[in-house]
Amino acid sequence: MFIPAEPDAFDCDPAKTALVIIDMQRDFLEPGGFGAALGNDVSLLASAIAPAQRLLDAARGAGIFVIHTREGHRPDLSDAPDRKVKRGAENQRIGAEGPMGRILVRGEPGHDIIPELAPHQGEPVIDKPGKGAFYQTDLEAILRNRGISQLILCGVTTEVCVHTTLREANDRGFWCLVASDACGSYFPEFHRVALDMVKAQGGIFGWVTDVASICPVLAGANDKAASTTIMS
Ligand code: C5J
Repeated sequence: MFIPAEPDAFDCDPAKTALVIIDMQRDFLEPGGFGAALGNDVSLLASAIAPAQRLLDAARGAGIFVIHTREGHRPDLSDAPDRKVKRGAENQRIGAEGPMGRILVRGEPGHDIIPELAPHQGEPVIDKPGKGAFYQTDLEAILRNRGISQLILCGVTTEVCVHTTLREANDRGFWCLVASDACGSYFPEFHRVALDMVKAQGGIFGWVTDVASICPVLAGANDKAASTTIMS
């Protein structure tokens, strides 16, 4: 199944593909969380929600393995380096009390995935302390054990956690497709350039396309699977 993409079509095998939705958490997308504490306009990420929902629905419909990630730390912050915590005003730092609970801390309301993209039963949620989803997590083991070699990536933010994860995945030999409009950044320019970087130099980090190009192909996979079942 070929998904139209840049720099060229992405040859997708649904049985070997996972959709990885990066950090679509209240802490990044809603006021009062980590993103806002860093001085960002969180409304800039809202445009990614509806495309990510469409992509998630299409992936689930095609039987594609779905994985969610969340950035955050243990309540005692023992997994958070000082270099990450000790920045900015003390009442705005990781671990400080905010309107959605302690900022970027596991188990707090702000750490949750937004309701629009809530994980279904059986969809792994990877809690990660860093920007990359492979760093200090069992993501790679889960993917390898399931025979996954291709990733469709989306989430926030494009140039930070999506990009870091993509680079980690690319170095590990995964074929990566980024769903551009299902990603978001507090910096529109960084979003654009981050996507350009992925597909430059013949696709040095992977492929880029939009959700409208992915969904009909996944729907076709679903139809094909259904007709095979009926005929057999
Ligand atoms: C950031 C992320 N931007 N999920 N995290 O700190 O991109």
